[in-house]
Amino acid sequence: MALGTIADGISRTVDAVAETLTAPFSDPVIRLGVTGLSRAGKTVFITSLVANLMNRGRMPQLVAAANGAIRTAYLQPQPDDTIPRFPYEDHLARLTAPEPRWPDGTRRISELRLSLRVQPTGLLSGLSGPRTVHLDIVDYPGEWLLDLSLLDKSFADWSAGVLSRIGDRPSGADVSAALAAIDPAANLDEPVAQSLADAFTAHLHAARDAGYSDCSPGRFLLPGDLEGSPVLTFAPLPATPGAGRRSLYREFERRFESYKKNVVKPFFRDHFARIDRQIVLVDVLGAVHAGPRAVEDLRHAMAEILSAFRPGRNAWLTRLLGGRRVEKILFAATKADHLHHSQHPQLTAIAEALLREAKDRAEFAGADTAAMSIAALRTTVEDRVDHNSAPLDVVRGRLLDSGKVAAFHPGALPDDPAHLLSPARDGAKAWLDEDYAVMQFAPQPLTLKPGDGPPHIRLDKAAQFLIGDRL
Ligand SMILES: Nc1nc2c(ncn2[C@@H]2O[C@H](COP(=O)(O)OP(=O)(O)OP(=O)(O)O)[C@@H](O)[C@H]2O)c(=O)[nH]1
Ligand SMILES: [Mg+2]
Repeated sequence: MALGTIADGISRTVDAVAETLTAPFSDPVIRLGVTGLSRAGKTVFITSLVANLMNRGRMPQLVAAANGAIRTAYLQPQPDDTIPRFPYEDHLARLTAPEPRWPDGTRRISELRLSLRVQPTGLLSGLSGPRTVHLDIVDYPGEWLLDLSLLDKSFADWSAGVLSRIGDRPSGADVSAALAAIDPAANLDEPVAQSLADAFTAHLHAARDAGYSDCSPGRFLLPGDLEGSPVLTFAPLPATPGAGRRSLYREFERRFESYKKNVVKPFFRDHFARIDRQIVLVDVLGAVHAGPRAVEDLRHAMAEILSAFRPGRNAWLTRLLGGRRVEKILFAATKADHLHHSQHPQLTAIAEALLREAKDRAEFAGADTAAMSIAALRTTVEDRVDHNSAPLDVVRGRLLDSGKVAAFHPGALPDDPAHLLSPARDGAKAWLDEDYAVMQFAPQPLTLKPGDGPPHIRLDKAAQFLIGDRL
């Protein structure tokens, strides 16, 4: 057993002991994991959830909000001193400004603790006083999530996978050309290593911009403090049997392992290992709009990520999680305000089918799961218009680029998700029957009544599923 593995095991045990010792004397904590690729809607979700838990007027489906059990909700200092605080007030101020704006893409990790003062209702209400439940939430750049799928891959496996896909992706040819010009068995030459890493990084950026989901390693896209360090200076290489100790191949293999050990593992150990409840946000509509290849890519990426949570699949993570498991997982198709509610069941069905593989694996681990279509921040109103002398259900909102108000119908989603997922799996280049459009809506300028949070779709239902039983 490697030393690092032993050390991981030890710190886990110490953690577990500390938790058992302090648990009876401290307030209960729910750690909510908000999981989603870049642009899935994590930051907007967290901001709106917290705002709607603090002002609960729009949360009728959260039982403890509707029956008054939640007396107050307030922000508290978070438990981890070394992690930046989630800038909740800044995000909310931007979303609710007279000229509302969406948050920027998240570039670093942050954390927030919301405390709920809860008075039990019903028969026992007179017997016990109010208690406090803490909700801890972490926000992070979606790009980093993909790294979870690297943990159980060797450098050779990872390289083979990437190189098999790279051919028909944006700037993939540049990486192939750079690889053709070098000999992986030759001794390491740092400028060569750097130029390969640069070509590969440029390709990852181009692929992400073209709508591909599986653009890992995530820190190549968002390096932060690690920019220029050896741990980010590698690239996939073709199999090179017998490469010597000082070869480029061996050095890249070492850096890949170092990336897993020093970058990926600490992130997941510190932020995923202790999660009780998880919401997986997926921008299904965005992928459908981008076409069959983006849908297939999203399906593949989500299955890879979530399968890491399957017991036994990854020894390191299994050990890290110990006996602990995520109790509830909600799969949510985000941005449902782009669709009239008559199409929400179809959207949910597509999300469920898309995530079936991932979900089966999570269920395998004993978690309670559900799927829903939600909008953390509703930007549209529903309307019905005449279209070719037939009524058409549309949504109406303010467009992000022009600021004009427009009615929008993105195309009819099929009742049977297979009509989208099968062509995607079969490698179709475009949808046959329907063109799916997507519009970018700006947040609506709001005039909130006292006691109301920002408008949403099913955020209360999502909250009930995720934390309702603990309130
Ligand atoms: N209409 C609508 N758009 C949304 C909603 N939530 C998110 N969006 C859109 O999706 C974009 C991304 O949302 P974020 O919350 O920043 O996504 P994220 O998952 O935090 O992304 P990263 O920080 O890059 O990982 C926003 O800029 C909006 O354009 C929603 O509820 N309704
Ligand atoms: Mg974000």
